[in-house]
Amino acid sequence: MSQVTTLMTTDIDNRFLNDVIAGLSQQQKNLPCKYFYDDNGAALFEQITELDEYYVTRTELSILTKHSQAIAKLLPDNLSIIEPGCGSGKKIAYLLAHLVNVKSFVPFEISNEMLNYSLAHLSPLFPELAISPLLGDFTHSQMVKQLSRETQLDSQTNLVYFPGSTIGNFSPLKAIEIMKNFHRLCGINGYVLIGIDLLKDRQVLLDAYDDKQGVTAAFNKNLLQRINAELNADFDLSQFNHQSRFNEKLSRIEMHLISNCDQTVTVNGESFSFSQGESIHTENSHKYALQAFTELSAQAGLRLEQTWQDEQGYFALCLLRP
Ligand code: AVI
Repeated sequence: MSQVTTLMTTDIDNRFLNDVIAGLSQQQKNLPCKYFYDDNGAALFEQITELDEYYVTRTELSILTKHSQAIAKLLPDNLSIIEPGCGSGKKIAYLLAHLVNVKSFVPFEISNEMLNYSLAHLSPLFPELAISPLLGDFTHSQMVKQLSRETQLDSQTNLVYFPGSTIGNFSPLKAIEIMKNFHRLCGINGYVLIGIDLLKDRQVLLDAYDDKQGVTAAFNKNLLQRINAELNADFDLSQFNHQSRFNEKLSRIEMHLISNCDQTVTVNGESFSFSQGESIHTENSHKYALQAFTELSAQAGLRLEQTWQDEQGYFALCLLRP
């Protein structure tokens, strides 16, 4: 079994409390969406990916099924691959099936459970593959330095694989910062393969983030449960409702938790008051037009070389190069 290297756990622990207190102290209360993914949240997210309304995963997988071979043909042999936020590790399997002599695979994940799941999934499928799993927060600015130290990446030609439209969960400014890190990681002759969710009908988007079964609502509320469990807080989950909104101006779906009543919540001894109808903004999911994403990538020094889309034009896989 591959040895998991843990990056910056103590830092993560302290950051969670600081980020929650800071977010709840803002006029528009907010909580960073990266904290959705404790073990329970990661499992709920896996359920979301199977929902009828959530077209995202299904569509991306259909693109991978159809085009992985063509994508692999554009990539060199002996490649090292890094997958930040690898989740269950299922998506890299499509590419690995067509790549020759992959030097190493570095799955990088914030959820221990998902990291172990991805190892258990990939090891039997690719017994020859050298896997160097990393546990940590890839959005942290120190990521590149730590990652390079802990792994034997090539200095010139790596592939950074970032499917799932996770890039959409960051503000455009943070997305540029993250893609700049990918640029450094992939090396001067390297490749970055990113999945983006394209702009589409507003109702399709709203339904995808507010499914009938209430799995997305449970995923959103799990964040409050996690804060209760880990940060000595007393959120009453029955007093908050899930809501998805489409912010047209900023081209993004937003998830909120709406307070049902006037109430006070305590987190680690600090009190926060909520009025009835007040929201905690928990997630943004940006939806891009291809042109806008091309311009964003250019600001990270990456040029769009090729894209693959589904027939409905819901989703795109974008191959970027320095
Ligand atoms: C992980 N990320 C790309 C998902 C998304 O679609 O923004 C997270 C998610 N939130 C609600 N449903 C799915």
